Amino acid sequence: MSDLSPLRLDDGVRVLALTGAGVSAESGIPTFRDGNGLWESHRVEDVASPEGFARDPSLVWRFYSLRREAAASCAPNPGHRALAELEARLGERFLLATQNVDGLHRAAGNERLVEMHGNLFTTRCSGCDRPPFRDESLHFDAIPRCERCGAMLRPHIVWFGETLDPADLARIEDFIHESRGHRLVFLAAGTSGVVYPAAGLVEVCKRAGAETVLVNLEAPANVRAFDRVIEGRSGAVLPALFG
Ligand code: BV8
Ligand code: ZN
Repeated sequence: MSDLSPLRLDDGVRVLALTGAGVSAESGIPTFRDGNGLWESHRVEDVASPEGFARDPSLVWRFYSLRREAAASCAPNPGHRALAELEARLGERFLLATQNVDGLHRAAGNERLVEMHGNLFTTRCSGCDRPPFRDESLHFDAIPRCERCGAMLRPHIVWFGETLDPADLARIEDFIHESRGHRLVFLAAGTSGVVYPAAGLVEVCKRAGAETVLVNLEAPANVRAFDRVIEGRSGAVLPALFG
């Protein structure tokens, strides 16, 4: 078992946390690249890319409706709650960047949150600039259409080959920049370190002088970038880490 000594959270330390699907696994949300991962039953290109949506929007809406339906009955686990308590403790010295789209961090109480890849329960129009809106509806049959312009509605998700929202990236970069002259801890949890630009954040933080900590079930692709690697379940490790 890895060394579980708590993070030193005194002396004005700032924490940038990055989470991936592994943090939601203990809430019953399937991950992407584990044994029975989401990508086992679907080709990424078919269900999580603009080309896939253009080719077969019904398949994409079925894929996201299934995930919307499943996530709606899932609850935050102790790992989510530990991150919400850490935000309550550190306030403006904390920021959570998540790759997860399941909404569980907000449900656990995190507000200083950047949903880098969008949100399962938000829909937007593919044809006009009406603002993205909260949407829990399921679309297994017909493709929803925009009342304003008639174009297809789409999940407000960042697909492969799509750029992340520049405002989201700027918020993360600003937090790192504002940490100069302070002790910064970059904490990644439950992510395979495969998808960029999220997987590149550890290097950005290292260059900014951060201490880098990883909590993961197994060694991810970018494990060498971390100063400290704690192998274990985030639902057990995170509460102990913020002791
Ligand atoms: C972009 C959609 C500009 C939402 C997702 C370099 C720079 C920039 C881009 C690229 C680049 N190289 C390649 C690219 C292109 C691409 C990319 O990164 N491809 C990869 C596959 C090589 N990136 C993009 O397209 C991004 N766009 O950068 O735009 C651009 C455009 C074109 C060309 C160049 C630049 C967009 C990326 C966002 C894509 N959308 N999802 C959805 O449907 O969910 S990414 C998808 O993977 C999910 O969002 C997911 O969150 C994310 C990452 O996966 P993980 O969260 O890490 O989950 P995974 O299952 O992989 O791993 C889980 C881990 O948890 C495992 O390690 C496991 O061991 C661990 N675990 C399991 N249980 C537990 C646990 N750990 C702890 N406790 C447990 N209980
Ligand atoms: Zn429209």
